[in-house]
Amino acid sequence: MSNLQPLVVYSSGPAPNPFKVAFVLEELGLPWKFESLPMPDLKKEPYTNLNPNGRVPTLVDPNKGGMTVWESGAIVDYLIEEYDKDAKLHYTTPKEKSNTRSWQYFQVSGQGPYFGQLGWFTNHHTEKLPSAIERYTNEVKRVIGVIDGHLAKNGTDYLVGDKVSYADLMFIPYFKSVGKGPLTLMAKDVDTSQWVHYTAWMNRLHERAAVAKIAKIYDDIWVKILAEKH
Ligand SMILES: N[C@@H](CCC(=O)N[C@@H](CS)C(=O)NCC(=O)O)C(=O)O
Repeated sequence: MSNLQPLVVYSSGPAPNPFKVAFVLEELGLPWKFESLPMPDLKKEPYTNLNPNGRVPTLVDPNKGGMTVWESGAIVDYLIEEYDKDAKLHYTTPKEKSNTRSWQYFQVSGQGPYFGQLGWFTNHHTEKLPSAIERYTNEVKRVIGVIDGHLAKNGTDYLVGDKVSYADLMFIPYFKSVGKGPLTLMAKDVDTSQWVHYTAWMNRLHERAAVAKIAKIYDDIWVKILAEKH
């Protein structure tokens, strides 16, 4: 794949959603780069010509005539269809293929929005609304519990069987942003180590060279932001 031009992932600083795409690109061994834009630029042209929703990520693939894809789930589907010809990150058998998709949809509809709202009410909302923070903290705990319970029940290393898939990778950025770690900005009093299967799964994912590389980029951005805040 060395004759490919870098695929471009539009991002914005430490925003978690573009990192889902970065994990998949890196695991697939594709050349890629971030194009990081300031948040205010996302809601106006020229960016909204690429993504009418004015959010990140958006993928532009110069190898396919500048093919543009937005919404992280659709971007991951595109990458898997176009570039995962050896089925490194997906299954080809109907049951496993469909199960992977279920986890992917749970990530985009069940993890992302709740974590996003917790981040908003914890760090950005002008009023402190304890009931909103409690509501989304409980949802965050519930989502972690769903993953933990599933891994415990199935006894597998990953969400679908013992092979890593794009669905596992998509959960990483938001999960990195909660709990007791030094870089987390929400649900700081939640001790995620109580979910042992979840914790082992996150550790297992971070042992992968590609995951560790992208996780370090994510962490380094947060270290810089937190240093500037203090
Ligand atoms: N459903 C979208 C969510 C994208 C999203 O919410 N991105 C955030 C950053 S993680 C964003 O662009 N926020 C900017 C804003 O809300 O204006 C996806 O999965 O791509």
